[in-house]
Amino acid sequence: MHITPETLFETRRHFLKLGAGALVSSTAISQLLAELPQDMSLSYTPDINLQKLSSNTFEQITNYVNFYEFSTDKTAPVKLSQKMKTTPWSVGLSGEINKKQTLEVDELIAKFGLEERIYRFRCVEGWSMVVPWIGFPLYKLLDYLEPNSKAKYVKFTTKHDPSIFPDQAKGIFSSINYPYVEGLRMDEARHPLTFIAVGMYGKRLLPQNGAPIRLVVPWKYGFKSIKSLDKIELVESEPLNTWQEQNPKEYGFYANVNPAVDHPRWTQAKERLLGKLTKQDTLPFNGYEKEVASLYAGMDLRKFF
Ligand SMILES: Nc1nc2c(c(=O)[nH]1)N[C@H]1C(S)=C(S)[C@@H](COP(=O)(O)O)O[C@H]1N2
Ligand SMILES: [Mo]
Repeated sequence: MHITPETLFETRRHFLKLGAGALVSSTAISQLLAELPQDMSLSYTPDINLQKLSSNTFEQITNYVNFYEFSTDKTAPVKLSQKMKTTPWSVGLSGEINKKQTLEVDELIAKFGLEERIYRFRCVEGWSMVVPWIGFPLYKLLDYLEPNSKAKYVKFTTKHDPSIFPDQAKGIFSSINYPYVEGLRMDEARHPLTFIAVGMYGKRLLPQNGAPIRLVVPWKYGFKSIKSLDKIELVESEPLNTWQEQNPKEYGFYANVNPAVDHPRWTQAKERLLGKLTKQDTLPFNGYEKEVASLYAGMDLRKFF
């Protein structure tokens, strides 16, 4: 049987409506629903993969991560995040838009549908991977929210909840300032490659990869691809992103993948693809130069790094 996200969502809704009118109380029904294990599989349009990228394995992508809210270690977040509750989960949509609201992840899926995007992913630290993400392009959500003329940037914020994220519970002794914040210029945010992911490999995201909903910007260093989103706000001025706040000499706002501009402490010319022993060349804009270079025409990419 072919179940679309829409039908799944509608079925749940009907179930809830019926429940409210029937003998069973609606609270009993929602308790029941909360206890049911969530269906992890997703229905989506497959990527035609024009670039013929070969994806890293599910095991590789889910066992080597960066998620400081759990730990600065690459593997520790896998175990530390296993009990993370990702349903229900809503995202606040606010700022310079006509349609301010809060939407559940499943409502977003039902509204915008799901497609697959097989993208290169390059961490600023010099490792990379290829991921078959599932989600929807951010412009669909932005169009729906009706930005006003003051909306010049999009600001993204990760959930702040020390009961989920042990590093947030350490307060001033945490490894970075929380909540984690990222930002994009409006034209970057509206670019058709900019993606909101809710899954990979046909299933919902695992907690360690930023469940239940994250940003993916394939031509920028991985730290721009902020995880476990709590808020998306349209704002007038450039948001101060977490890594720029942390170390402005090493991390900027744009963070476009650029083999010609080294990190102050290491070269960015090469990268190690997960699972490979030898390094490969890093591509300008991570291989998406043709699609995105025009966004930065006339900008000094050494200054706006
Ligand atoms: N909230 C949050 N988002 C985050 C991070 C983080 O520590 N916290 N790490 C970033 C970095 S540095 C990278 S490389 C990617 C890693 O994504 P992955 O763990 O799914 O590979 O997530 C980015 N998003
Ligand atoms: Mo990263």
